[in-house]
Amino acid sequence: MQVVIPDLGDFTDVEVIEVLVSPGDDVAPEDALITLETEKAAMDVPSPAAGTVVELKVKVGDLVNAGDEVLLLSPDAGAHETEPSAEPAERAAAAAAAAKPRSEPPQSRGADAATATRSTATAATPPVSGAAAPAPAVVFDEAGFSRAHASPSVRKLARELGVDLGRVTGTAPKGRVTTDDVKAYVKGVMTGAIGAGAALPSVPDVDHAKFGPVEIAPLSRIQRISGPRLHASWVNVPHVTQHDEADITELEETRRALADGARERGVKLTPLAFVLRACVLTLDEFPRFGASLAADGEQIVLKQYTHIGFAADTPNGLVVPVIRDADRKDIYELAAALGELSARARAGKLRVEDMQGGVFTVSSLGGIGGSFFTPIINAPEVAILGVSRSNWKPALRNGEFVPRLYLPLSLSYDHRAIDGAAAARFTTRLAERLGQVDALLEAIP
Ligand code: CAO
Repeated sequence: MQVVIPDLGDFTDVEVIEVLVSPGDDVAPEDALITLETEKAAMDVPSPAAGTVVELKVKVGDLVNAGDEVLLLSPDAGAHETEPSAEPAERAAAAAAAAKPRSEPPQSRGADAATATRSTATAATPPVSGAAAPAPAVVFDEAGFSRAHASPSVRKLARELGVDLGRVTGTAPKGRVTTDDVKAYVKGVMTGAIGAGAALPSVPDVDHAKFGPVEIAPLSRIQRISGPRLHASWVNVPHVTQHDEADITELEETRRALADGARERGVKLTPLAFVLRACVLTLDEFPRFGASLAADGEQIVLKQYTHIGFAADTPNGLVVPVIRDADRKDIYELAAALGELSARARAGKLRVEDMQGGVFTVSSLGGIGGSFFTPIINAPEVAILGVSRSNWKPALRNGEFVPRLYLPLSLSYDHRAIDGAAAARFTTRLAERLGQVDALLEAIP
């Protein structure tokens, strides 16, 4: 049996984006054989009957038109084509009606075939010519459906349930989507476990080995845990990043002058300790930056404590130890806490409670380099400060350019909890405080 491209309405030279069967494959009626993509929709061409694929006549990338040969099918003995008794006009109407986008009411089965087919000409896959009418392909505008790695029967199930395969995570080898995956997805949607995030378009699953040798390495345990949390923050929290620069010329002079004495006390006095002290004082003035949004999204939780987290780069990945009661620690105590917690972080010896309870996070790349960056908020916190490497720049003072040392600051904040003007005030004040090193060195009251 020759299977050909069905009527494509106004479309010509439509691209074959996927060939779903191979010679020797057994197919059931309505199993998808190939997927076509127009500029408006992707559509599957279904099998008109049960049988075995004998020979393919198309390949991915071919441009096809109605009537072009798709493949040769050897029908099963006794197999009959779909809906053999239906009248052609009735079948075309049913096909067109069923292929309508879900938001539209279904066409009546008795509707005029020409009208019904015309009204869905860009989407419906009308009956395959040369065969009796198959059930129509349900069309998703998302090309992800057609690109998903799934067998014809799984595609059929997904079509029946109205599941866009592009959104289903495949658990079989090479990310193939199974029947159970489709069912788990439906269950997830019904129970609310799969929410808005699931509606995000998925990134194409590329077979990199097609382009050259590859090596597969596992993500570290920390990366596997922190990845979904970073992703959740990125997709759930409307981030804005406010950049500023603090003049730390005097701060750096003072820090260098104090560094030897600190080292004798076993403490490495880096700029980060001063940044933490400045953050504590600024948070005291702007408590909202240490708050969290309540789960109902209608209240804000203002915390009466100031535990501050800092991002630490470890051989196993990024961790965020938390300095407890950072507001009760002077510069030396903050530097000592930084040294102690980062040493334990690198040794993989942090306890769960060492990474909990933070109200605000500082992520410093100052020891490495670069200027500004966009830190991801450590939700449910509402703000995070990114610190980059200080650099010398000419500054105009009393009509003359003089060299000054500037520290780049990048404050990402949750725009639901913090207004842009408040964020600009916060970073301005923080920069001001970093410019007044004596106040940062004052004893803790
Ligand atoms: N500008 C210029 N120099 C800086 C600086 C800055 N902003 N911050 C630190 N430095 C200098 C330090 O003074 C130190 O110099 P010396 O070795 O000459 O004394 C050197 O850079 C290294 O500092 P450090 O990294 O040992 O110490 P730190 O207190 O600055 O940072 C820690 C500690 C744990 C935060 C850091 O080691 C780290 O892990 N940083 C990476 C954090 C990270 O990955 N953030 C990204 C998260 S988002 O993916």
